[in-house]
Amino acid sequence: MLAGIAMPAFAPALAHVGDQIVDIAMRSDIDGARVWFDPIGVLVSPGTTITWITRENVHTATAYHPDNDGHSLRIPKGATPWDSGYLVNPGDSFQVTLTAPGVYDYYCAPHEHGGMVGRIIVANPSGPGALPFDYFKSHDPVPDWQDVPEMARNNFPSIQRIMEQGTVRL
Ligand SMILES: [Cu+2]
Repeated sequence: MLAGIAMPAFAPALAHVGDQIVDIAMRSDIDGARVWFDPIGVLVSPGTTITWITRENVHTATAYHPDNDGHSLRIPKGATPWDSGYLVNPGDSFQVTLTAPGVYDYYCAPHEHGGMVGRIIVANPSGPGALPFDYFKSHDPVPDWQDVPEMARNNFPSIQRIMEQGTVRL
Protein backbone atom coordinates (compact mmCIF):
# COMPACT_ATOMS: atom_id res chain seq x y z
CA MET A 1 0.00 0.00 0.00
CA LEU A 2 2.95 2.28 0.60
CA ALA A 3 4.69 1.29 -2.63
CA GLY A 4 5.93 4.30 -4.50
CA ILE A 5 5.68 6.63 -1.51
CA ALA A 6 9.05 7.86 -0.29
CA MET A 7 9.25 7.44 3.47
CA PRO A 8 12.05 8.91 5.57
CA ALA A 9 14.16 5.93 6.61
CA PHE A 10 14.77 7.20 10.11
CA ALA A 11 11.56 8.96 11.05
CA PRO A 12 10.51 8.01 14.58
CA ALA A 13 7.15 9.56 13.76
CA LEU A 14 6.33 6.34 11.92
CA ALA A 15 5.48 4.93 15.32
CA HIS A 16 2.64 7.45 15.40
CA VAL A 17 1.11 7.08 11.99
CA GLY A 18 -2.18 8.94 12.00
CA ASP A 19 -1.08 11.61 14.43
CA GLN A 20 -1.69 15.09 13.20
CA ILE A 21 -0.31 18.53 13.88
CA VAL A 22 -2.81 21.37 13.73
CA ASP A 23 -1.87 25.06 13.89
CA ILE A 24 -4.31 27.61 15.27
CA ALA A 25 -3.46 31.27 14.76
CA MET A 26 -4.36 33.89 17.36
CA ARG A 27 -5.48 36.94 15.46
CA SER A 28 -6.46 40.55 15.98
CA ASP A 29 -7.29 43.53 13.85
CA ILE A 30 -5.11 46.59 14.24
CA ASP A 31 -7.01 48.21 17.12
CA GLY A 32 -7.95 44.98 18.89
CA ALA A 33 -11.66 45.46 18.28
CA ARG A 34 -11.87 42.08 16.56
CA VAL A 35 -9.96 39.10 17.96
CA TRP A 36 -10.27 35.46 17.01
CA PHE A 37 -8.77 31.99 16.75
CA ASP A 38 -8.21 30.77 13.21
CA PRO A 39 -9.51 28.14 12.74
CA ILE A 40 -12.09 28.51 15.49
CA GLY A 41 -13.19 24.88 15.28
CA VAL A 42 -11.35 21.69 14.35
CA LEU A 43 -12.05 17.97 14.32
CA VAL A 44 -8.90 15.90 14.99
CA SER A 45 -7.90 12.35 15.80
CA PRO A 46 -6.60 11.27 19.22
CA GLY A 47 -2.93 12.09 19.68
CA THR A 48 -3.09 15.29 17.66
CA THR A 49 -0.75 18.08 18.72
CA ILE A 50 -2.31 21.53 18.64
CA THR A 51 -0.03 24.55 18.26
CA TRP A 52 -1.40 28.01 19.00
CA ILE A 53 0.62 30.81 17.45
CA THR A 54 0.16 34.51 18.17
CA ARG A 55 0.05 36.67 15.07
CA GLU A 56 -1.11 40.03 16.45
CA ASN A 57 -2.02 41.39 19.89
CA VAL A 58 -1.55 39.42 23.15
CA HIS A 59 -3.47 36.22 23.76
CA THR A 60 -3.73 33.01 25.75
CA ALA A 61 -5.11 29.59 24.90
CA THR A 62 -6.77 28.39 28.09
CA ALA A 63 -8.98 25.35 28.63
CA TYR A 64 -12.44 25.68 30.13
CA HIS A 65 -11.64 23.96 33.41
CA PRO A 66 -12.13 24.82 37.09
CA ASP A 67 -8.34 24.91 37.55
CA ASN A 68 -8.29 27.90 35.21
CA ASP A 69 -9.75 30.73 37.25
CA GLY A 70 -12.90 28.79 38.20
CA HIS A 71 -14.16 28.34 34.68
CA SER A 72 -16.72 25.62 34.05
CA LEU A 73 -15.56 22.18 32.97
CA ARG A 74 -15.84 21.94 29.19
CA ILE A 75 -13.09 19.44 28.36
CA PRO A 76 -13.32 15.66 28.79
CA LYS A 77 -13.29 14.43 32.37
CA GLY A 78 -9.76 13.31 33.18
CA ALA A 79 -8.17 15.33 30.39
CA THR A 80 -5.33 17.57 31.54
CA PRO A 81 -6.27 21.26 31.49
CA TRP A 82 -3.90 23.73 29.91
CA ASP A 83 -3.15 27.44 30.08
CA SER A 84 -0.58 28.90 27.74
CA GLY A 85 -0.06 32.05 29.77
CA TYR A 86 0.31 35.29 27.82
CA LEU A 87 1.77 34.92 24.36
CA VAL A 88 3.10 38.40 23.80
CA ASN A 89 5.22 38.49 20.67
CA PRO A 90 4.23 37.54 17.14
CA GLY A 91 5.32 33.95 16.62
CA ASP A 92 5.07 32.99 20.29
CA SER A 93 3.45 29.58 20.50
CA PHE A 94 2.12 26.94 22.84
CA GLN A 95 1.45 23.23 22.27
CA VAL A 96 -0.76 20.55 23.76
CA THR A 97 -1.32 16.99 22.63
CA LEU A 98 -4.90 15.82 23.01
CA THR A 99 -5.61 12.13 23.52
CA ALA A 100 -8.96 11.73 25.30
CA PRO A 101 -11.91 11.78 22.91
CA GLY A 102 -14.47 14.52 23.30
CA VAL A 103 -15.13 18.23 23.03
CA TYR A 104 -12.50 20.72 24.24
CA ASP A 105 -13.66 24.31 24.66
CA TYR A 106 -11.05 26.96 25.33
CA TYR A 107 -10.76 30.72 25.55
CA CYS A 108 -8.32 33.60 25.41
CA ALA A 109 -8.07 35.05 28.92
CA PRO A 110 -7.87 38.75 27.98
CA HIS A 111 -10.49 38.40 25.24
CA GLU A 112 -12.98 35.83 26.55
CA HIS A 113 -15.57 38.53 27.13
CA GLY A 114 -14.92 39.76 23.60
CA GLY A 115 -15.88 36.33 22.36
CA MET A 116 -12.43 34.92 21.61
CA VAL A 117 -13.04 31.21 22.11
CA GLY A 118 -12.42 28.02 20.20
CA ARG A 119 -13.58 24.43 20.10
CA ILE A 120 -11.64 21.26 19.33
CA ILE A 121 -13.33 17.90 18.90
CA VAL A 122 -11.14 14.86 19.36
CA ALA A 123 -12.72 11.92 17.53
CA ASN A 124 -16.29 12.34 18.74
CA PRO A 125 -18.49 14.98 20.37
CA SER A 126 -18.71 13.64 23.92
CA GLY A 127 -18.03 14.90 27.43
CA PRO A 128 -18.95 18.07 29.33
CA GLY A 129 -18.11 20.28 26.35
CA ALA A 130 -21.00 18.69 24.46
CA LEU A 131 -23.47 19.80 27.14
CA PRO A 132 -25.32 23.14 27.31
CA PHE A 133 -23.26 25.99 28.79
CA ASP A 134 -25.31 25.97 32.01
CA TYR A 135 -25.36 22.19 32.52
CA PHE A 136 -23.60 22.41 35.86
CA LYS A 137 -26.41 24.52 37.34
CA SER A 138 -28.40 21.32 37.77
CA HIS A 139 -25.69 19.69 39.88
CA ASP A 140 -26.27 19.45 43.62
CA PRO A 141 -24.52 21.31 45.06
CA VAL A 142 -24.02 23.72 42.19
CA PRO A 143 -20.27 24.15 41.58
CA ASP A 144 -18.94 27.65 42.09
CA TRP A 145 -17.90 28.00 38.45
CA GLN A 146 -17.95 31.02 36.18
CA ASP A 147 -20.62 31.27 33.55
CA VAL A 148 -19.43 31.31 29.96
CA PRO A 149 -19.90 34.95 28.89
CA GLU A 150 -22.62 35.76 26.40
CA MET A 151 -20.20 36.88 23.67
CA ALA A 152 -18.26 33.65 24.05
CA ARG A 153 -21.39 31.48 23.92
CA ASN A 154 -22.42 33.17 20.71
CA ASN A 155 -19.09 32.61 19.00
CA PHE A 156 -18.54 28.88 19.50
CA PRO A 157 -18.97 26.97 16.26
CA SER A 158 -21.62 24.31 16.68
CA ILE A 159 -20.58 20.71 17.20
CA GLN A 160 -22.61 19.78 14.14
CA ARG A 161 -20.74 22.25 11.94
CA ILE A 162 -17.34 21.02 13.14
CA MET A 163 -18.31 17.38 12.59
CA GLU A 164 -19.53 18.20 9.08
CA GLN A 165 -16.74 20.54 7.96
CA GLY A 166 -13.74 19.31 9.95
CA THR A 167 -12.25 22.79 10.05
CA VAL A 168 -14.32 25.90 10.76
CA ARG A 169 -13.02 29.41 10.14
CA LEU A 170 -14.72 32.69 10.98
CU1 LIG B 1 -6.96 37.01 22.65
